[in-house]
Amino acid sequence: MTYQGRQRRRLTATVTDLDVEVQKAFLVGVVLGGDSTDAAQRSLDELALLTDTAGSDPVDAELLKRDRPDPARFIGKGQAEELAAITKALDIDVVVFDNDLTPVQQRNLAKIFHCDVVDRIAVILDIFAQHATSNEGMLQVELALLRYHLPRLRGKGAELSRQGFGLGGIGSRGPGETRLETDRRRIYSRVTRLEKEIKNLSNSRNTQRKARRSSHTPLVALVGYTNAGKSTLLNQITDAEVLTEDRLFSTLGSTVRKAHLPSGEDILLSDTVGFVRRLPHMLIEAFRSTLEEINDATLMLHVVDSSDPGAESQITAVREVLLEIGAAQIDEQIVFNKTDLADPVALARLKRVYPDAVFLSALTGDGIDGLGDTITKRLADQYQEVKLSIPYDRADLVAAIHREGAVISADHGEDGTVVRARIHPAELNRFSEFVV
Ligand SMILES: Nc1nc2c(ncn2[C@@H]2O[C@H](COP(=O)(O)OP(=O)(O)OP(=O)(O)O)[C@@H](O)[C@H]2O)c(=O)[nH]1
Ligand SMILES: [Mg+2]
Repeated sequence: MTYQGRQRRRLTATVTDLDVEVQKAFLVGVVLGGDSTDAAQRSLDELALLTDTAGSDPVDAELLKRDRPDPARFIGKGQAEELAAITKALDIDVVVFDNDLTPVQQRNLAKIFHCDVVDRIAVILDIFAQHATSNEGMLQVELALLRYHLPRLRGKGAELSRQGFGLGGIGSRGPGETRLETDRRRIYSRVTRLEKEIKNLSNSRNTQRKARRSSHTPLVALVGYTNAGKSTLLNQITDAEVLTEDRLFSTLGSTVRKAHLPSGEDILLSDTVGFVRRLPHMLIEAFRSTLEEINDATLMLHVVDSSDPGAESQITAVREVLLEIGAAQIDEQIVFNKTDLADPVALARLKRVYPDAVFLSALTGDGIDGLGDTITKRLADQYQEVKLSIPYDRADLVAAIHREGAVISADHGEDGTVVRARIHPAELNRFSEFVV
């Protein structure tokens, strides 16, 4: 099978500034034991997109089968030799495995193929490295890259250079040649420094988060697979001008904007990093502070590309990441986007399977009003209106309800302050004895 790359560009700026040929990549997926071949094929197709987004040309791909990974090469000796013949014939620069490789497997395979060998994680890290623009994003990516490369460094600068580090291409971008050639100790101290800097940035963001919480405006978070149309939807609903692009991982930071619902209510709408199948753990760790903002949300709008045949497996992948960042318990509203592109039969099926989902096109605006009404309803479901009579010696509780709920009225009664407020059921416990 041959993949047509959507975008071609030069990978490295050379001293002579001549055009450099685009790195030719050969993709390998391995179906293990009883794993599904379909899922592996879809994942391999997506790897082609990822490789293309990273700037290399995925010229061909092969799906192999094995009972279990070989510790030394991941694949069998015969399989490796067959592939070596193909990669030689096609003049391949890099072999990209969809499965995660250990540093040893990576090195051994590179020797057999006589070219670079990387895995899916390296490709995703590479995309993040190219796309990060904010200060925090760049620090987070550098941290993830160092953590990825550390076990792959054997303290041999020469070997690294020969493998192509610093020459451009997947698996080579990032912290830079000189830094990679320094000893592990320096890298470790860099990792510690980065962790500290990221923590400082996340502290200052926490201050903003607190301010946001006390504003009582409900936070609605856009979450979903990369390229599902989250930023387009944010732009459509608010006046934000977030970059939207037909490629993976356009958004690597987070944006929060105020939006006005048709019901008259204001909400805060946030847009953040998109997810992908098997998002590398070290990236989730590095981006944890950015992703954790999702945890503040009262409601998540889980945006799904309805025109993608793998839409449902994207939903599963997104939910896995949500679980990992501790956001799985937040109320989730599925929003099927790109209905203008989707096949009517597939759309009808999704409507049957997900009767509560909202269907819309963020691009044409079709169905957007319905989304506003659904948000209003979902938020109202979550808040309960209560009337409390709080004794005058419990001023702390009056302060607390102002902080945690939306106070509708507060009057001085005979026995205490009578407060009518809308409050999240989870917060209700501490006030329960004063409910009237
Ligand atoms: N046809 C169609 N295209 C859409 C729709 N919504 C978004 N797109 C396109 O899909 C591509 C991705 O949209 P984005 O809004 O950047 O997607 P995202 O979810 O923010 O993606 P990342 O930030 O990369 O995770 C862009 O080319 C959009 O123009 C839609 O409803 N219909
Ligand atoms: Mg985006």
